[in-house]
Amino acid sequence: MKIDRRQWLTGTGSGLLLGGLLPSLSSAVRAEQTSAARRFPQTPVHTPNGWSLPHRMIDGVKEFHLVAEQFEHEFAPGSKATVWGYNGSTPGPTIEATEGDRVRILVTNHLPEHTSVHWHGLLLPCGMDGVSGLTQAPIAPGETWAYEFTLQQHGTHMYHPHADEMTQIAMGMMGLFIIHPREGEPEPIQRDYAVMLHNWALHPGTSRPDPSVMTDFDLWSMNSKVFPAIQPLVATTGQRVRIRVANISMWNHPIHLHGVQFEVTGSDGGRWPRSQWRREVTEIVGVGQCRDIEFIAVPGDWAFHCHMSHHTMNAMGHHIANPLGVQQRGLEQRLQRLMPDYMPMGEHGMAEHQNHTDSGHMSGPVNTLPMMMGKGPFGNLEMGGMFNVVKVRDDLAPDDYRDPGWFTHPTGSLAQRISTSAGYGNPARRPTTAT
Ligand SMILES: [Cu+2]
Repeated sequence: MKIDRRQWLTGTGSGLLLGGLLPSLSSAVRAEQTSAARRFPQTPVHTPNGWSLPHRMIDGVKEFHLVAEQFEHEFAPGSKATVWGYNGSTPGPTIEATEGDRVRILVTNHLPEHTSVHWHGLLLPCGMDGVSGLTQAPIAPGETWAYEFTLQQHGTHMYHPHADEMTQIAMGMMGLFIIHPREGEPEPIQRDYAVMLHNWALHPGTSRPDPSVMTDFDLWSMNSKVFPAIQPLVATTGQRVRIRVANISMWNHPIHLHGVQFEVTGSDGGRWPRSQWRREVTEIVGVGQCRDIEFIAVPGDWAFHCHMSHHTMNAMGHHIANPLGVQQRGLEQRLQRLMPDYMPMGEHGMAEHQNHTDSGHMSGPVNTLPMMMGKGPFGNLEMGGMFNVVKVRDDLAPDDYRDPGWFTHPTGSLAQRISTSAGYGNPARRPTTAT
């Protein structure tokens, strides 16, 4: 008995094979197919602080050209490093194509050592998988190699070296590879953002990431920028926004968005069937994973960040003694005789750090960023690293990606101070019980 794909998917031709084993799956797939009639065109992906790689059409093949090379990169004003990446940028340019496309990707190696490119998550012939030593000889400095395959899937994917990976990824070699569904989108997406998460061991005072570090990183980045140097994600009220998040770093990142319950709608596995979408406010994007989240934009300035608190900080010492509650004032002069830059800090929390650095009391080593940065309309944001703002406005043109400035809150919708007395009110406290 010959069964075509549609019959197999709907279960109509496979009743004999599947019987009643998958009733819920087949009804979900049937519902999916019913709605498949309504499809919407793809939206070009916008990579904040990044760009998409142009291609040339040659005999029906989309040809892209990546150049692996070293260059100088700025994480935020005040912090630069010599990094490795592609075509002058880290992450490398986003490669965008459509399911069914035949692609050829040329890779020229300008690095001082060999490399390769692995197309992370792509279904392709084994010999195109880019694993140096396993599926190909490495691409030696000065050489150009060609990868060519047909895209058999859609979804959010990555590319990265699979040769001296520990060094090359730590130095910034990574990129997004986004494949749009051939049949269009089941929902119209008006803004399609792509963000790549990474970590950098750029020790204060140095100018090259340290590839040997495994846990204690100095900078946590979105598209290789740290807050407040990351471009905000901008949308018009009511637009459907997708943010594709890819994690090439050495940590899992619980990515949290304020103001909405988003739906997780896809991953490296492509757009998930609607029955698998789930509503969340935080989604863990594991090491080597991609996740797509979607939401309808609501007006405001909404924080979008990793929920690991240390990942929203810039360079900091991880092995310091805990100063919380330690009265240091009397020690200040004596300690300054030993350490001229010593400043009593941290007794009441770390927030004073931003004031100290902003006022110039604490300059820090060269080429480093304060742990906490960023100013908002109400003062210090005390954030850095993997933190950004989703800015939604009523009056933005649908294709305007410029930073609209800070949100103007409607009258009566702002939290406000009602007393400056510490003894205000009569709050309930947990009763003291005898032990
Ligand atoms: Cu994180």
